[in-house]
Amino acid sequence: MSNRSDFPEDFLWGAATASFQIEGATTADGRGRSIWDTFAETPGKVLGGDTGDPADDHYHRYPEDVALMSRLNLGAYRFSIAWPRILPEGSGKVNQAGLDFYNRLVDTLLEAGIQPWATLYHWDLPQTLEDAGGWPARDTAYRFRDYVQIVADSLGDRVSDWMTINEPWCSAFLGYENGHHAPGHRDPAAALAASHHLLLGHGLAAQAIRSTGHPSRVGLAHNQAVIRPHGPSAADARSARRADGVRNRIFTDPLLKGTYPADVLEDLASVSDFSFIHDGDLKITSAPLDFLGINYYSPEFVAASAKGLDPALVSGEGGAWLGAEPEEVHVSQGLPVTHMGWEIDPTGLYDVLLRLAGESGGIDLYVTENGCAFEDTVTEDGRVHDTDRLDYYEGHLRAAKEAIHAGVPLRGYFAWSLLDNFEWAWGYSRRFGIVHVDYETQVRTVKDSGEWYSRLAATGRFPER
Ligand code: GBH
Repeated sequence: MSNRSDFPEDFLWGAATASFQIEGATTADGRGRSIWDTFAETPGKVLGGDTGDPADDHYHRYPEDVALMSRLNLGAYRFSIAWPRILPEGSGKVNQAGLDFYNRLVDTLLEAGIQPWATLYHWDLPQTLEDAGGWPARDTAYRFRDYVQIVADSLGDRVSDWMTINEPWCSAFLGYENGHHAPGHRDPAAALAASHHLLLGHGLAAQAIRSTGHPSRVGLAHNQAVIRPHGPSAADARSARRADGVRNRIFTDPLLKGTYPADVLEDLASVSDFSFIHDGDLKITSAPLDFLGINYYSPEFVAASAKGLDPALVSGEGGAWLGAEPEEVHVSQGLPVTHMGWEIDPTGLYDVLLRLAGESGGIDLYVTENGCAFEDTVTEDGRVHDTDRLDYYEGHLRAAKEAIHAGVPLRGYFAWSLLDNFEWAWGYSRRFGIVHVDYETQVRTVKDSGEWYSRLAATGRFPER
């Protein structure tokens, strides 16, 4: 038995990053500004006033980073392309130096035998397009298509797998509804329009990629929320249904079924009339995917009301999500948490894989992000003994293994993240890497979790601990 692999032989082992979080060099070689440059420079938006510089200086250090990926036995690397490096004004004049950077990166990956998995939008919208209305404006979806066409024409002969959009929920709702992310607006109707236009942009981008005729595959990275009712009451179940609608089905129905969920349109009728949905849009958003990427971190529990609950477990205010009743709340279960405060529960990964395997009709699934932040330090022996992160990975990968055994067509897994990086509104204060980065010296140190992951990637078997 000890020779048997825990994972299929062709299971893809990867790690993921995103452009703004690792590249730095925000003014190099003609890069334009993105909404995250503006947001980070706005006092009070990002912890500690951190900005996209220097991040991991990956723009200059990518050869070293690809060598690190080889040393970690990665079969694939998921990265994102910065739209403002390609089109500094969002549309119009192409910046060849930006395209050259990603061409060099892709070639370096291929020389190392690592599959390039490219995300086309991981939140760095060109500022000029935000000034013209951003994602709430329909035109942005068409500008996205044009940008994707340029990138696919340049890289499409070598990029095996494309993800159009990373986590449309985050872009639409953190960006335009609660303002926690760039561009920092608080306008629920605009968030709903943004969410539709992100999906439309996804569909138009898929058309653009396929028009190149290259055999690459098209998917997206969706952060399906795992929403559970806190208690057994019908009221809590109803809350979970409502939260699931605005977090999940408002995305997966247009993508997988070509419809909008009727109950969500009803729940949100006072927020928007949804007139931004034009005839023919849902045919574009629901073009068949080649694969579905799933990002999972933590489950969320909801209750119809905080009444009678331990106040220490109730997080935040009533009306906890768009369309929630004024008393509806998130409730924690008192489970161990990461440095983000997110509860650790690998059964959530199992559940989301089973559910989406059922809903996506048998296409290949990938975990395109999973991971955790903990307070790491480099100890005197020059190592990072991140047992807590290692436990998180092992727990979640054991859940993934169970899902495969239950019949889920899960073909690969990407750890979030390869490197410690700019964790959005938390700046550099939260470390998600399997590789530690010293932001003063840019020295990379593989953490114990990274060493463990590299052995798993090499053998397909859980290493002895
Ligand atoms: C991903 O976002 C991003 O793709 C990636 O860039 C980022 O670095 C990484 O995860 C880590 O954050 O907010 O308490 O209600 C994930 C964002 C995390 C948003 C979980 C929703 C729900 C818990 N999601 N979150 S809470």
